[in-house]
Amino acid sequence: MVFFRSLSAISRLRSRAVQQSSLSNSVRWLHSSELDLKSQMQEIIPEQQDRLKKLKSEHGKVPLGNITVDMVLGGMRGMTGLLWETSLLDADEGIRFRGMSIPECQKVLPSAESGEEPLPEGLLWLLLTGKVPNKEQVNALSKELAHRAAVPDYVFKAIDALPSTAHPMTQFASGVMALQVQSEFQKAYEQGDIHKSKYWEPTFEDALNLIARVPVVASYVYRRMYKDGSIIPLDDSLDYGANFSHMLGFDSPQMKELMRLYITIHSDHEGGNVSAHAGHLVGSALSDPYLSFAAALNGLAGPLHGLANQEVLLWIKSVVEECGENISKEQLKDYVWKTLNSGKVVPGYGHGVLRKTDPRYICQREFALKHLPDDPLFQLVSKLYEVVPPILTELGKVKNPWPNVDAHSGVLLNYYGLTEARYYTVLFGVSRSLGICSQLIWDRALGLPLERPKSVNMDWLDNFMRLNR
Ligand code: NMX
Ligand code: MLT
Repeated sequence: MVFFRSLSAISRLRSRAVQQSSLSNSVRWLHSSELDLKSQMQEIIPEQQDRLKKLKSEHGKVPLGNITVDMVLGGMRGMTGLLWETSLLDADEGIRFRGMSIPECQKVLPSAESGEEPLPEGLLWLLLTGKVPNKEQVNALSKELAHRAAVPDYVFKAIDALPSTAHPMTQFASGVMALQVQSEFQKAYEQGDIHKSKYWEPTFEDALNLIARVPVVASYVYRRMYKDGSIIPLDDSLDYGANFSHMLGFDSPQMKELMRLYITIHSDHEGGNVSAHAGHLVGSALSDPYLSFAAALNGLAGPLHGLANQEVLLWIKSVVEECGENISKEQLKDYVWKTLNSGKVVPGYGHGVLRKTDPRYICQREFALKHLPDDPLFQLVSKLYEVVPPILTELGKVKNPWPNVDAHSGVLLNYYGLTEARYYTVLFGVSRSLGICSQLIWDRALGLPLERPKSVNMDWLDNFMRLNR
């Protein structure tokens, strides 16, 4: 029964995908230029190109700091080496999207009629243009994304070729690779009639198509793995976050609000984090946004980066399994030490750059205090906030003992019924498409070059020390 239902749902979705895909490249929305994101970018790009030219010609030789051996051996920590326009991180304050902190975004970005959290479409507009959009602009972008969301059948088939036990990130990244077949950039480049000053235009098309399509691919993976393959088609009357929640199978207004907040806060974290940096690096070879974003996803799938959200919930559940939900602080301390003494990290704590509690953790905590204050797992997360930092400080080597974004997200999702922790990094990936793809458009608009830093070996370092000391 379930099998028949799911097959017919898939074929409905697929025939709809075919219908939509024949439209998607020919129809432009009939908006005035103020409602059209691409027209807005067309206006801004020349100013920013001039700004970059001026920076290069007037200040190109100004040093920004010294490179030490520690930096070369220590994962380039503290080395300024990338241009990333969409967001900037301060070690103590956290992320700012185009200059705006998360609380500021929550205040000024448009929300859904019935909600309070920012609509991710508004954040996307902000990342791309540096301007806060009005409600009409956000609505227009919402419709445009829904219109671009058609996913060809072969993408689902590519995912279906994998065992359903494959990690969700493997299935998701494979789906993104299959989406690449429709790359406008690759087509234009192969045809050979596009001047480099115009590269940003097919990149824009690819980026928006990709952002629109990843929730469809991601929810397909979820329903395939956990809901017997019964696919829920996109509802083009819903906004981006609500639609994703809907396609996953969660229609409560609170889960939709959580999804809007989740996508907004995970979207971008300046350029040096593993996924953003991987996407930017691959894009610098003029690989199109699909190729670049797939590379980013493969970085995000690592446990020290995006997979930490999965690790946190699994770890919290192992605490509950061993000690129960009403675990005392003393027992919790013992459990943390046990984890550390077995040579593991405490997932969700620490950061490569941040040196205070992640504001993304704080806003999720505020969401929990408002909507699920009595949830036992939220209370456990709160206890961990008191217990873990002093222990990591006592360890003596951890530079940031405070929680990061991943320490909180799982318990919120779990509360609303999305309990499959192995899937969590896919949600992070969908969200990160907004930041990485926005910057890829700017990479092409600004004509940024191939990324190719110099590497050295230990012989080179030894020789350097001999000659220079
Ligand atoms: N638990 C145990 N040890 C830690 C932790 C932690 N949460 N954080 C850092 N350390 C250790 C780290 O492994 C290193 O040990 P060693 O010298 O023996 O190799 C030492 O402390 C110094 O590391 P830091 O310089 O503080 O951190 P680094 O910049 O190298 O790494 C992380 C940053 C995020 C990889 C690290 O803090 C970590 O592994 N955290 C747990 C995993 C996690 O939550 N990752 C998610 C990050 C956010 N995201 O979504 O991407
Ligand atoms: C991120 O959101 O990318 C993480 O916090 C990791 C980072 O910024 O390095």
